[in-house]
Amino acid sequence: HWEWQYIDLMRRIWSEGDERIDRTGIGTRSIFGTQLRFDLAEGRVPLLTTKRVYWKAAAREMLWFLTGETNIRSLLQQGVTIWSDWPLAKYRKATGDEIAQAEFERRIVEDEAFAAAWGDLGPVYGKQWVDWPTYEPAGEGLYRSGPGINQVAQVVESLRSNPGSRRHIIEGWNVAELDRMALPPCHKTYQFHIAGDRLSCVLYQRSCDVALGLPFNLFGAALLTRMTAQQAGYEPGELVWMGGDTHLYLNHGELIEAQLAREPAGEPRLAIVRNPPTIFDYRFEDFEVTGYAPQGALKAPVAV
Ligand code: UFP
Repeated sequence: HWEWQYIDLMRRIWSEGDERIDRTGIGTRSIFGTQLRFDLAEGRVPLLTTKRVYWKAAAREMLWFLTGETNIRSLLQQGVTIWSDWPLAKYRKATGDEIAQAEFERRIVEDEAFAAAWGDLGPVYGKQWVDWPTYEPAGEGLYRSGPGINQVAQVVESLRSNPGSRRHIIEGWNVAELDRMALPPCHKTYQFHIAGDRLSCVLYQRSCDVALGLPFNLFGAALLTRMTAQQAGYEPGELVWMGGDTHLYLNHGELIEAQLAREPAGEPRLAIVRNPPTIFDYRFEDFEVTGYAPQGALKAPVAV
């Protein structure tokens, strides 16, 4: 079963990883430089069966990236709370107000001005993907903003017109803007590749929380690969995931021990039931997951 790759990675990090204090102060065990490979043919999708993964939130997040939005308001309006921790921490720190998460989220949804002030994550994934900033000379050593670059649209176009290219890349790591982002991109580089009638993707993730982040990131990457393949006119090939600092948080021990005791079972499938005119026209209802009967959810706190 493909999922043993995930379980084996988790076991290896937990038993052999370098133990260290990380940015969050919680501490991790970490292995540097890792790889997982998944076949995406015939609807196969790396959606973990050894615990419930909320793939719907991952799908809504991926669609949100493609809109170019960077404010959590539209995610919260859809009930997706995965990005709330960072703005919430910033708000608490700035105001000294120990507001509860649910109350903070309610205010973001109900109060547009509050959302504008506190709900924006800075120029994270969506902004860089579809509106990478450019600058053009405006005389006398001055520069003004040029038209933003839509990398996603360009990649779909280059896959169609120049399938053999080695430059089909979507890059989130905009060095000049990292300090304005709530979180510098983790899944920072996507590269696509065509062989025969199949389109594959390599995702490079610089930093990976294997217990909480990776299950989401794998589903998201698979979905992006499926949409890209459909738009470029190819069958889905492989998803190759590569990790930089691949870690487990020391306070995730209970989840990890429970998951390591489970065995993968079942073969969920992902169908895209409509072929929209562009990659920006997918709707959540276009995605169908069948055969997903995971073992129970495993909860652990997110390191912020
Ligand atoms: N993280 C992920 N996947 C994501 C995401 C965050 O694994 O999609 F947004 C984790 C990795 C790391 C933390 O544990 O969040 C980011 O911290 P740092 O920027 O210090 O690497």
